[in-house]
Amino acid sequence: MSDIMELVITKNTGEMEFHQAVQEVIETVKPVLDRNPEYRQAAVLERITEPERIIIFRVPWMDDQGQVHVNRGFRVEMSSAIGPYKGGLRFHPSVTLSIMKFLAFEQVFKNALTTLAMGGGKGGADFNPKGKSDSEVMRFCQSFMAELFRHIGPNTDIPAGDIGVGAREIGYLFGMYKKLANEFTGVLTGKSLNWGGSLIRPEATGYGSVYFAAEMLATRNQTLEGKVCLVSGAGNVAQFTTEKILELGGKVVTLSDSSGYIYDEGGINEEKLAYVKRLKNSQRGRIEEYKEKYPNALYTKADLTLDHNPLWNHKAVCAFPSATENEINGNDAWNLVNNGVSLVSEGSNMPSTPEAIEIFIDNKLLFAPGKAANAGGVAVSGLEMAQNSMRLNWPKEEVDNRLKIIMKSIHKTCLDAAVDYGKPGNYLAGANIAGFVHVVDAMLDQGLI
Ligand code: NDP
Ligand code: 2IT
Repeated sequence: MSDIMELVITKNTGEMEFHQAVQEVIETVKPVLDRNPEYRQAAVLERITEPERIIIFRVPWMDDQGQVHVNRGFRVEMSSAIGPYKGGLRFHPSVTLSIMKFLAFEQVFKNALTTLAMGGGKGGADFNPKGKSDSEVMRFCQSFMAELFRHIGPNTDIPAGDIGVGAREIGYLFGMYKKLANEFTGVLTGKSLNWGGSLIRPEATGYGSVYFAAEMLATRNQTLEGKVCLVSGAGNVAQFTTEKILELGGKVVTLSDSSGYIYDEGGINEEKLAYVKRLKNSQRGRIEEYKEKYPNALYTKADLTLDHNPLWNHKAVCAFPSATENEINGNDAWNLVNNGVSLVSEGSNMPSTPEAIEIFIDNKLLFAPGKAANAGGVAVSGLEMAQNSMRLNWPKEEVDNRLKIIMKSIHKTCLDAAVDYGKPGNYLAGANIAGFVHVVDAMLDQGLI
C-alpha cells in the first residue's frame, strides 16, 4: 500500500467508503505523479484528500405527533480549486461522514470533467424521508437549512439533490434559505421550473448516462437499438435512464428499490414507465406494486444474506446501475459478464466495488465510471446556475443540446487521457487522470491555500 493511502486510512479511521474512493483515484493517477515530480513536492495528494472544510450540525425537528427527533446534518466542502463548492444533498438513514466524504471527493473530479467552473462538495443528513408526511419533511428541511444557510451562497457553495432529496425537498430548503438570507438567488439547483429551475435538470443525470453509453457503443460501431438493458433503482436517475434508453430503441427489463426488484421480460415501455414515475414520485409507493399492475412481471424481494444481487443475473447487453454505492460486487460482475453484458454505465456514485471494476476491465467491457457517466446532472446544475445569473431561461432543446455536447466532450476527454497515459480504452483511468490534472493544476496556480 502506498504511503499516502496509509496516511488517509490513519487520519480517517473506519471511513471505508472514503478510503475506497481515494484508493481508486490514487492508484490510477500514479503515472501522472511519476511524470510530474513537482506534484509530489507540492503534496497534491495530501491536499486533495483533506477537505477544505467540514460542517457537522444538529438538526432537531418535531413530528406530527409532537415528538421531537434529532438528526445529524453534514456539508463537506472538499475543493474550491476551480469554482464554488457544488454538489448534492442526500437524506438517507445510511448517511455517515464517510459517505459524505466519498461523495464530495468524487464530486471534485466529476465537476472538473464537465469543464464548468464548479468545485466539489456534498452534504445531507441521516434522516429517512420514507413514511414521513409532507409537513414533517418540511419541518426537517427548514431545521436543516436554519444551520446550513450561513455556510452556503450562490458564489460560495451551491447544493442540489441526491438520494432522498428531489423537487419537494429543494423547494422547502430554498424557501427557508430565502427567508433567512433575505435574497432570491440561485443558491440551490434542481429548483422547480416556475421559480428558477432549468428545463432538463430532472432528466439530466439519466439522459447523460445514456448519452455516454451511446458514445461508448459508437466506438464499436454499435447503438442501443434493440439492446436489452438492466437498470437498478427507481428514482430520479433510474427513471430518466429508462426514458432515454427507450427513446434510443433499447429495452429495459429491470427496476428496483431498496425492498426488491422487478423483472419484466416484455420490457418496461413508455406507459409502464409513466406508471413507475407516478408510483415513485407522487404516491411514494414501492416497486413491488408494479407486479400488481403488470402481472407478467416477476418481483424478487431484496435478500441481504445473498452474496450477489439477482437483478444483475439476467441475459442483457447493457447495465445501468442507478441506485446507490457498492450495488455491484465481484459476484455480480461475473454474473453480468457471463450473461453477455458488454457495457456498464454508472448512473449512481461508486456502484461497483473495486473487485467488480477489475472484472469489467479485465473482460474488456465498455465501463464508464460514475464520475464520467453521471456528470450530466451536475453539468445541467451548472447550466441552471448560468441561467440564474443571467436571469433568463433557455429552451429545452438548448439545454439538452448542451448536455449532449458536454457528455460527448467528457467521453473524448476520458479516451484522450487514457491514451496519453498508456491505458487506451480505460475510461476509469481516463476520467480520474483528466479530472485530477485539471484540479491540481488550478491548485498549484493559486498557491499554498
Ligand atoms: P432517488 O432518491 O431519486 O432514488 C434512489 C433509488 O435508489 C430509489 O429507488 C431507492 O430505493 C434506491 N436506493 C437508495 N438507497 C438504496 C440502498 N441503500 N439500497 C438499495 N436501493 C437503494 O435518488 P437518485 O436517483 O437521485 O440517486 C441515485 C444514485 O444516483 C445515487 O447514487 C446518487 O448519488 C446518484 N446521482 C444522482 C444524481 C442526481 O442528479 N440526482 C446525479 C449524479 C449521481 P427506495 O425507494 O427504497 O429508497
Ligand atoms: O452526485 C451528483 O453529481 C449529484 N447528486 C448532483 C449534484 C448537483 O449539484 O447537481
